[in-house]
Amino acid sequence: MSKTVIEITGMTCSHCEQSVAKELSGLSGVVSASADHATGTATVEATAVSEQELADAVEEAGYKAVGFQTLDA
Ligand SMILES: [Cu+2]
Repeated sequence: MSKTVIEITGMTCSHCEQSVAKELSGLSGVVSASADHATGTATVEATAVSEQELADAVEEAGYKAVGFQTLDA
């Protein structure tokens, strides 16, 4: 299991957080996902997911992933 913090631009309220978290949660391999517009980040716990898949999901929600930090858990 790994934890990834995604830097995201464009989130301005809790609705944005929900949209991003919902798209990320829908990816196979993702166990949990949450987003925080105040810090402009989303945190994903996953068994196996690529940065490209995460970036695509963020874009699908209408925002842009600009950075990734992976923390092994
Ligand atoms: Cu919003």
